[in-house]
Amino acid sequence: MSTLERVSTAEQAPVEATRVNSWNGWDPLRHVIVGRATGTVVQAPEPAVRRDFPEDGFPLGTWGPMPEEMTAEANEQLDSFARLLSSRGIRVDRPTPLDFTQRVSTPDWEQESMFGCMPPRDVLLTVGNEILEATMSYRSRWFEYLAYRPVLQSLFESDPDMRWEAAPKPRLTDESYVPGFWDTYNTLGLGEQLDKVAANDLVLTEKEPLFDAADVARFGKDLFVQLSLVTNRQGYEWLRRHFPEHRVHAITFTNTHPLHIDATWVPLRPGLVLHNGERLATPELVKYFEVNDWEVVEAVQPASWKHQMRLSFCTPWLSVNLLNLDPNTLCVEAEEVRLADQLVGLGFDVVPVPFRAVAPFGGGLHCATVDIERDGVLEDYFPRRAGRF
Ligand code: ABU
Repeated sequence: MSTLERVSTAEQAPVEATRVNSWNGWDPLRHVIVGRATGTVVQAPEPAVRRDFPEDGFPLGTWGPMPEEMTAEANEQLDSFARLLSSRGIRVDRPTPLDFTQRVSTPDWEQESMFGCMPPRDVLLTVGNEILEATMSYRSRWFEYLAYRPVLQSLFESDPDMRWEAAPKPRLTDESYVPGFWDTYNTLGLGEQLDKVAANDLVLTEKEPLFDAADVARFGKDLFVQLSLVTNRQGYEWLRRHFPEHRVHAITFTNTHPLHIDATWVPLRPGLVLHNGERLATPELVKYFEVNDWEVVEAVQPASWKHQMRLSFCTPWLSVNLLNLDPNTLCVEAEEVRLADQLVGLGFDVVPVPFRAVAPFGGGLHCATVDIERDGVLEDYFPRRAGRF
């Protein structure tokens, strides 16, 4: 061996073994995926998606790439978040963007555009040593898993215990959607809309299993699946059968536009869940938490988001879309000072992260990430039964 080879070998950082392992949202984080804003598109219309941003250049029926300056600013914040995580010793992987402006098709349909690879949490669900690709329920997001395949392939090659799974790819024919749903739904009063949400009588039919990964909240042995605009009962049922060692619960909240659970019911640490009080949980869900000695804490109101919600289909409740670094440490969007104070009062260390420019790309700090590895094992945090739970 030459001197040069000896030196370079000695200077190499030890290669950490890759291990896919994550059972909940709070155990110490070791390895994570952080999304990218590159190439994100305001989607072309499709049965389940209606984008209407007339003041920002995308009135109903129009579509196209997000403005370049917004993409650049979002990428700066995503890159800086990735560096922050790396500086704390957390390994970070990133997706590989595709040309999301391309027209896509299957034998059943054609769609004028894809979407992006910013909220990886929507697409991938990690449960233990398994990473599951969700069905998704938008045609524009049907092929989004491809942006994560390089990372998944590499994890598969480097972790001999990783389970790489994909839920059945849906057909997404017109029969998967309620015709004219948005025209009717938008004329209903609040009470009627909430009745429909409680019955999960929304845009998706029950033709086939459909779910987004971000509708699943992981609390160890208990998985809570929100029925929503992108997750139907069959999607829940598929998840229930797919995870036979877990208790998998279908739940709803009083949210007229339910889209992912992670700005609604947010696990913080064993025994403590943060609740968005504008989206009430059912009494039976609250009871299940309380009989198991969990505290349900209502989050303070979000700070003002003003122009930062331009072209966004999310709400200011992205404030509670937090990322745990461990059970005592939370990444919180930097302008959410009142929420940070509330969390400090609950005993957390808060890491402020500027992230508002990412919101129009589909989410906050939780949406923008997917756990690959956290310390910890499968635990049962709900030993007592209550009602149907
Ligand atoms: N996945 C993001 C949820 C956004 C919202 O509830 O506003």
